[in-house]
Amino acid sequence: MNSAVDTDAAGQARFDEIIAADTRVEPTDWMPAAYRKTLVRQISQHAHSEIIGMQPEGNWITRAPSLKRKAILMAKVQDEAGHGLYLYSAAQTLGVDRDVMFEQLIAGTAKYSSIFNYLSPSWADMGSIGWLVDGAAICNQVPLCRASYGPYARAMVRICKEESFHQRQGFEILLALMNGSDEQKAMAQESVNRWYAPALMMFGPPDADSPNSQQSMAWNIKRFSNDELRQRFVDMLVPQAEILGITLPDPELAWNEERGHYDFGELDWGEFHDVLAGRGQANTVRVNRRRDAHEGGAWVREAARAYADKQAAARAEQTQRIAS
Ligand code: BYC
Repeated sequence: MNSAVDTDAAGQARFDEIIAADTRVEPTDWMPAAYRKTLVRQISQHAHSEIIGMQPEGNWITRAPSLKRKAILMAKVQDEAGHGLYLYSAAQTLGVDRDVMFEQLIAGTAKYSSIFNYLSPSWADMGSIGWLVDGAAICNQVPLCRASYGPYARAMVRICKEESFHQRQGFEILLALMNGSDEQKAMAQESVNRWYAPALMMFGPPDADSPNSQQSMAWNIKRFSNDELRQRFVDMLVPQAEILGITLPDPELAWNEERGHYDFGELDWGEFHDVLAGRGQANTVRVNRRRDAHEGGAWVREAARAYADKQAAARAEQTQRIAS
């Protein structure tokens, strides 16, 4: 009898029980290799998105229109860095090295959310990113708080609390502009015109073209399909746009009484695939900036390593003194 086969069979049975009971898989539990691989893929892409996602808003920290706006924006961008760190830690519990993930990101071989390859040329984009991008992120991420992998689900709880503040601050930026001059209103509308469709694409390709959804849903990683979440997001946005007095740039947007949802127009999936293939407005800029930051931070990592070595040597010396 092969004991490795026995262990795998017992592990699989236990894993199946956890999934059927809808409880959590923990790092020390046996898990199928494909489940681990899917989690590493999704969690690392998610972490990269948070880190690259700092750039479109980081672009405006020095130009925010007031001290208050600058302080809020700085705090928000710092939150995104924190989210990236929780997520890299969650991915590490699956056995993948953080340095490996960083290398893949700066080599341009890792995926991160398509949305961060769009430029942010106007202050109103800080409003649109908060309202639409963080809004889409919340819609997508609240169900991930119940993802079957414990460390990922727990990281999402805190992340979602912060994202909810981020969305409100974006909404408030747009509200202030919409209560301002004609020029400010036009700036807000122009920005929403650019971000609306890319934000809807954040949920991923249509269900029929989503190769990973079915298995991820069977494993309780994803709880809803890409199209279900996109619909939920549109339904949430319409009343909020009415409060803002902003027009969502889709002539086909209309309430469907029978479905109890808003109908909306087909998205340009050709554009989505172009962005994923590296042909977005800012793919090169984003990866280059991340690489520069990583290389520029080499001295910090070196200093931290030297300090840790010094501390370890001091501790070893002390232990030896006590022992002798
Ligand atoms: N962009 O089979 P599918 C934030 C890829 S950051 C790029 O449906 P899945 C924030 C997908 O990876 C929040 N790629 O995949 C930060 C797959 O490729 P691979 C970011 C995309 O995984 C700073 C292929 O297309 N949120 O909030 O079942 C400032 C087929 O797709 C995208 C997350 O990362 C995309 N939009 O579902 C402000 C959420 N969509 O890997 C805000 C966590 C799809 O097979 N992730 N692809 O080569 C998820 O929930 C899921 O991974 C997705 C995709 C719904 C995104």
